[in-house]
Amino acid sequence: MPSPDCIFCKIVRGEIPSKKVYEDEHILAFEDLNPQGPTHVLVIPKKHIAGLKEASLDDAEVVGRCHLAAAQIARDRNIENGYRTVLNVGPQAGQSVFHLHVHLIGGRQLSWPPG
Ligand code: DGP
Repeated sequence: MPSPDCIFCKIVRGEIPSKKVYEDEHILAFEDLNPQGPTHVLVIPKKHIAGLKEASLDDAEVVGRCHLAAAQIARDRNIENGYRTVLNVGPQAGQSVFHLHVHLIGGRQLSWPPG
């Protein structure tokens, strides 16, 4: 179900502008508004899923597609020497937008463990 107040659903509908990186029938990738590295792209399912803990088996394919799109974007940007795909799950992990999104962050040295 589309969520009328969800900002990422609004981006999917074109009601909020975004710098689109990739789009197909199932997913959308766009530049993060507050980039944490030279590459910081968000990959989202077009379908509203609040987050990973709300995803069901029916969502397995689209969650996989989000990750594979992130890998392709990393390939296209020549950052395969090291990048990170991250899902923040829940407020304590820093999730602030409750529409599932994969962060693709790269193009710089990444430390481990993350904060
Ligand atoms: P998280 O904290 O994991 O829920 O990540 C949400 C990300 O979404 C955060 O890095 C900033 C980004 N963001 C929030 N609002 C917008 C927006 O309107 N446009 C874009 N491009 N990114 C947004």
